Amino acid sequence: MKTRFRTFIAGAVGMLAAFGLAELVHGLYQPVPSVLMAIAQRVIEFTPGGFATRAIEILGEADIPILLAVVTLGSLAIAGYLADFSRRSPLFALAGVGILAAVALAAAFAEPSAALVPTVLTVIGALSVGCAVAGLLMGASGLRIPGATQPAGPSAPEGETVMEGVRSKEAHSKRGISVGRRGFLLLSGGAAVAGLAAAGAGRLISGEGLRETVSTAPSALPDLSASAGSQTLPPPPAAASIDVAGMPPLITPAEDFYLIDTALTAPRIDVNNWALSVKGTDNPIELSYNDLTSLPTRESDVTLSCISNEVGGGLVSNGRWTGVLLSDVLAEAGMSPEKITSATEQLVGRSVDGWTSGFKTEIALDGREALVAFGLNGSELPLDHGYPVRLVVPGLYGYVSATKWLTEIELTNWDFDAYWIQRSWSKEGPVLTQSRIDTVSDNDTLSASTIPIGGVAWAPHRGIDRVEVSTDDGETWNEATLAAQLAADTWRQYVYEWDARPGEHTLKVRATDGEGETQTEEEAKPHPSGATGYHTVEVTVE
Ligand SMILES: Nc1nc2c(c(=O)[nH]1)N[C@H]1C(S)=C(S)[C@@H](COP(=O)(O)O)O[C@H]1N2
Ligand SMILES: [Mo]
Repeated sequence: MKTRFRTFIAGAVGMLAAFGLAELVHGLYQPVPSVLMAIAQRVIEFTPGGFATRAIEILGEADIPILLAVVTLGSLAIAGYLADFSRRSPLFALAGVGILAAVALAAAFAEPSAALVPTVLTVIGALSVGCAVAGLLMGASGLRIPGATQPAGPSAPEGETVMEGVRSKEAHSKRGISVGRRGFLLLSGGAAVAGLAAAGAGRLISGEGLRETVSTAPSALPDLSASAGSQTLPPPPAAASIDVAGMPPLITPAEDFYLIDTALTAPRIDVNNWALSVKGTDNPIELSYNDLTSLPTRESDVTLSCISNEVGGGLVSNGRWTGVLLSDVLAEAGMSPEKITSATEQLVGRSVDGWTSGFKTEIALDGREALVAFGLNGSELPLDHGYPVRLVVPGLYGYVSATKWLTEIELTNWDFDAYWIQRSWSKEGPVLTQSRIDTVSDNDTLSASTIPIGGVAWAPHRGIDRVEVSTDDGETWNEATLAAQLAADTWRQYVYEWDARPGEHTLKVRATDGEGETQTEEEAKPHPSGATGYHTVEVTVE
């Protein structure tokens, strides 16, 4: 094995050990952030918008695992080169390790929850252990390590096997701890496994795993139906649902609610230390969780959707939200529609993790049920969906409005660009009218019979007036049967009973909103203003 390669491996394994240790500490003690996650999070934040958007489009759901893999492998490679460098220039290598420490610390302290001293100790401790592991591995393979005495005698010739086993006591005593190729492999493999095990244990203990598995069962909300001025909703009427196989439930269960955000791990907020500040108004206020929930609460059915949703995609869900009217919170802070000026034209929602959204203040005050929400489907908000408090604004895509882990509402001028606006998405983000076929899928083979073609259509706050289904690639359109509209802010189910004859068929759906506007047929990608076009499904009937 080439010396250079061994050195590289020694450095990489050292880094793996360092990461492992740091993850383990994070698992045992949350105020020390996961350094790996913190670095990956900074990469997300510093990636230029156009590129981030392209990456998300190309990589899709794999974006987070791929990002973590790139950060990990990149760090291992850097450590490998540093180890190699250390044989020629120990001081410069040491400076390199210093830079790594600085980068790790800078990334870690950008996490809102990082505790100063424990985090510094962890980063320095982990890197020291990493250097020690790398040094030991280099020493064990007879390489010169900075600051250590050169093992006596020539190192074993490359490719020699007999003298090289770990069990060769003689080799040990005569050459310090030189162990040869197999020994080197065993040692570095062992250290790597130990590092990975520590990292795995850390992830397991912290209960985080990868992002997808983050969740704790949310608790039920206190019964608010009795409190003064509070409004609850009756169960959805049966007429609002169409009972056919494949139809999504009218109200999306919290665990199936689509999930989109830039946070690698959901912030964990203690409601007792949480407050919502409202700034930029005549009477800036700060509300505790108790203050907030003491305002008149209400339930509201609102369909939330993501601008990144492709035509036919699943980044749309319908929730029954519990919260306080955003207009009530603004009124507490001395804001009313007449007081909107250019200085208070935009309402910015800021998350504890620094993420921002922004939309026209008039939308918050035009009578729609924009909520400062703390409940979803009768329970507290799940961690992933913004616990304890988020914004929900009917008619706007999530990226301009639906700030999760909300901690600040600021009224400001229109010049401020929120997170995704800085990254080249359009400024206003009204939800475009869309419809989706759910009961059959692309490439399905069906048997000739009456087949229900159904699904959901949404134009939140405008409502859905008509849905049409074409079974001949858009040549002719058939009026679908609509379920009752639960609310103008929610999606609406539809079905068309199709008398299917044998052959290949291209099915399409289109919706018309409550203002009489039919969704456009023109196809557009999600970026920058939302996907357009008709959802199209090809089926074979036998
Ligand atoms: N703090 C924070 N809030 C956020 C986001 C985010 O990245 N960070 N993403 C927004 C986007 S783009 C969407 S579509 C919705 C998604 O909400 P959900 O994950 O609860 O479905 O949250 C919005 N709120
Ligand atoms: Mo989104």
